[in-house]
Amino acid sequence: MTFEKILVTGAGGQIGSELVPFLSEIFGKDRVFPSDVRSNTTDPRFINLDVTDKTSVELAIDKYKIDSIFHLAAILSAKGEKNPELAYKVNVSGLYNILEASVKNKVKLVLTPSSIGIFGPDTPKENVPIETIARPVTMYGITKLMAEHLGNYYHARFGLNARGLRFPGLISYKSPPGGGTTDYSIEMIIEAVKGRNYKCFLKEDSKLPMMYMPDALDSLLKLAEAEDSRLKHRTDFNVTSFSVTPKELELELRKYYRSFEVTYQPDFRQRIADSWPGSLDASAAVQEWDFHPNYDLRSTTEDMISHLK
Ligand code: NAD
Ligand code: AKB
Repeated sequence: MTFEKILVTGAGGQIGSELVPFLSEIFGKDRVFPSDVRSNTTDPRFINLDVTDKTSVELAIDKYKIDSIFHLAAILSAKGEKNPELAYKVNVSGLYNILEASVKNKVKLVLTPSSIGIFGPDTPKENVPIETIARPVTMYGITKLMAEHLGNYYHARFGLNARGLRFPGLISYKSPPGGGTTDYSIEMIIEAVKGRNYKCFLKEDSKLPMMYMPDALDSLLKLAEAEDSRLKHRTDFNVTSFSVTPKELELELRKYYRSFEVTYQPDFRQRIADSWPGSLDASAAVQEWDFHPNYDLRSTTEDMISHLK
């Protein structure tokens, strides 16, 4: 598949701020259009775009002759529990506007990341397959599950090439995370590198699946470029690299910072973490588009530390 004009929504966020340079390097700067509701950039390509504004979404896709979209604009789990109405508006109405405008303008690809947030307390905890019990208990999870179904609906009904993958917690150092439950992992590494101790908002044994940003970027590109004929799934691929508890991350960091200490004081985010699985089965992504993560806990920590230093 060739992508001529690529729109990235939510481009100022944790993923977008790395996906834009990554795609620009591969496809050329003039083919990638970063957009966000926040404008904190001097990038001349930047489009100020609120995805909840249907008319603006349609105008932007039409004006810039967009043929593919990485739709990253969203409100994450912890922020979404503080403002469920905003999470609903951005995650559901925002996606609806993107899908509608994409059908109208014959956009060739709409790729929307989903999340382990779509699972709930009734989901099995380990090696969770794609199809399983998914009864999320957060507004974030409910909206992300709906987003997967909306993508499938637009594919079945209008032939739109909607795709998506369920990311675990993403670890990265270039931009701060946007208000999620897995953010503790990034915060803990940053504090260790700064020579400070860390107060963790999750319990020490809260195991969650994680992935390092280079693997996340690579998986977005691989799914975007995957042969349609190989896809049995569309919007709900599980992807994961490794699973870790806060205590295991603390111990990994102590290999580099011997006096580093973490205290555990769970807050409202513990309930969210408790409702998510500890590990995922990513075999469909491996079979259907050659998903292949390169980083484990050790190499992620090592690389994060070397860059943060
Ligand atoms: P983020 O919170 O860092 O960034 C989201 C961006 O969306 C922000 O720059 C924000 O300004 C923008 N935004 C918010 N409302 C908007 C609106 N109305 N119009 C346009 N832009 C708006 O999030 P992220 O971590 O980059 O996540 C991107 C996608 O990946 C989301 O769909 C998220 O659910 C998914 N995801 C992320 C993770 C992770 O760990 N980062 C894990 C699983 C899934
Ligand atoms: C969050 O914690 O909300 C995100 C996610 C796993 O979707 N990082």
